[in-house]
Amino acid sequence: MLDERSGRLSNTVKDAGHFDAVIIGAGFSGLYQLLRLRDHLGLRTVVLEMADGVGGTWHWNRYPGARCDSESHSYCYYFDDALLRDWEWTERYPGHEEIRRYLNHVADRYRLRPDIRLNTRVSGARYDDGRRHWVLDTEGGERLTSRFLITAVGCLSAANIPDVPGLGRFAGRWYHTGQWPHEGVDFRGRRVAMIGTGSTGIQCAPEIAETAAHLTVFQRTANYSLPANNGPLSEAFRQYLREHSDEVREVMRSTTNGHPFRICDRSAFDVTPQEREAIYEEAWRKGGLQFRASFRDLMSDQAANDTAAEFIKAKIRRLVADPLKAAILSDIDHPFAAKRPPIDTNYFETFNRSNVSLVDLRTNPIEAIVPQGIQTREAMHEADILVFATGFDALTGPLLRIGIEGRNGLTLADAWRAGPRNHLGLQVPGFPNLFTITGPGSPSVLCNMPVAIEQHVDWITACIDHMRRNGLATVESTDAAADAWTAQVQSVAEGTLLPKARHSWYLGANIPGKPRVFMPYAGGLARYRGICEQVVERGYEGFVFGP
Ligand code: N01
Repeated sequence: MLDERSGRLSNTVKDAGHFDAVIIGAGFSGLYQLLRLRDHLGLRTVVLEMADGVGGTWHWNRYPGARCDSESHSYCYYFDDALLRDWEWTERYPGHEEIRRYLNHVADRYRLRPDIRLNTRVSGARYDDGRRHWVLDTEGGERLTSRFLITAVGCLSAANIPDVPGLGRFAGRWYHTGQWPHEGVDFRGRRVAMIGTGSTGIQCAPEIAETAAHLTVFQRTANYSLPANNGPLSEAFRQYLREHSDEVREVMRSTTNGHPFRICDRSAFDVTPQEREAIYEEAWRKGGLQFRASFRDLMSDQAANDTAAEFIKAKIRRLVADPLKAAILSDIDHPFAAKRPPIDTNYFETFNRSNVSLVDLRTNPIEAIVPQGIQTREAMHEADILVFATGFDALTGPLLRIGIEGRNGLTLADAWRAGPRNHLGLQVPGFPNLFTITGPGSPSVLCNMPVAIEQHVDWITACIDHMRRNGLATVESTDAAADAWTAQVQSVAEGTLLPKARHSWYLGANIPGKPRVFMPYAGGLARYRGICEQVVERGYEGFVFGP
């Protein structure tokens, strides 16, 4: 654009103001970051959000059955006791509508809306080294400048639509679960083909099967799933929460995964096989991710993990009546929870319905999408509707698609060509005053997200406050700190069973051409929090400030 040279805006670019901080995204992260910077530090702050409402991930994920796998009383902010007291969740796991209602309530309660610009997609962000500020362009032709740029874009917001030949010729309609139409999809009387059996597909399939004429599930990798055992929250439990919110907060802040329960401090081999079976049986009956917390060594010791894996595989074989389907569903090739374990409501039981079939893509891969459905090597599967429950270009995808350019024209895509490299998952060398909330290199997706988000937002806010008090204009990670942290992220992951799922999105393996690097920090939220605090105590070790 002409203005690059003249330093002035061209006629087509509208000056949309200068800010202390621009935040991209109005989900859990963006809303809380706005509140902290605007109301606690008094900074001129704006949130840019591409959607027409607040909610982030939950604005888009409206597919049938979309529900969080963190328990509702833990999937919320804990920074304000009054907010905690006033909001009451209805079910053990919150559905997508209820989470959106909650986030809209937060936006209203703290008068955040005047500082959120909806329908505003950032098309590029460039650091101007001379002026020491970020220059952001929007798709609508606006330009904003800001001293700080904070990405609050979520980890799972860039949809992965596989490049299957022939999709453009499909005669019916197709949808990705992460871009679900707000008006819903009517499956009545339709033949539906659903690709993908991650958390999303596992939530979606039972709901689609209820109304569709026929559902065909295309499974590439068999997956573990635990019963959610969802249901309404009792008044007694609500009362317990009212009286124990400090305790719940403390447990979430001090545990590995930020959930409101502790991992049992016993090995799977401290008990007899009969006792172990009874422990798993009880955890299965209770439902939810707490199953993974039954023993301390499930994520570090293959033999311990095998005991849980075998228990779940045996359950699948018992739940699914057709032995062929049961064999395909239980033929799982990776350790339990090495991919994020879904929790479900009647997923395996759905395969006992006469209107549900299963295709094993390992032995019978998709050859093409044709006008009337999906052609696999062995058969033609006719369909009126295709559902892609095929996940996301996780963690790096949402950041790279913004088009971020740091100092000396270095793009984030170039800086991360070999995989994400940053310090504490917070800052990238060459990108001054850019902070990423729950980006790669932080515990993020291995945790209950709101707990990880509050920790990141509080750290970023304290860092900016430190700069303000000390008259510092810029902050940036050093190369040495980013190298050391990136190496630590890898070595911590290697100490667990997580990288053994070679096809996991934690490793970027679901996106062709993406570097295979374990992206989240696997050391746990409590340890990570301690490291972040120590860095501050040591005078922001690994960060350099400019006047
Ligand atoms: O995505 P996924 P998701 N051909 O990547 C398959 C969170 N989440 O949307 O395993 C055929 O896990 C792919 O196969 P494979 C949660 O963190 C949370 O289900 O790569 N199949 C896999 O089966 C979760 O982990 C909630 O071999 C293809 C599936 O599609 C994350 O989102 C609810 C394919 C994708 O599974 C992502 O879950 C839902 C291809 N070309 C989701 N490409 C909560 O409750 C991919 N697949 C908070």
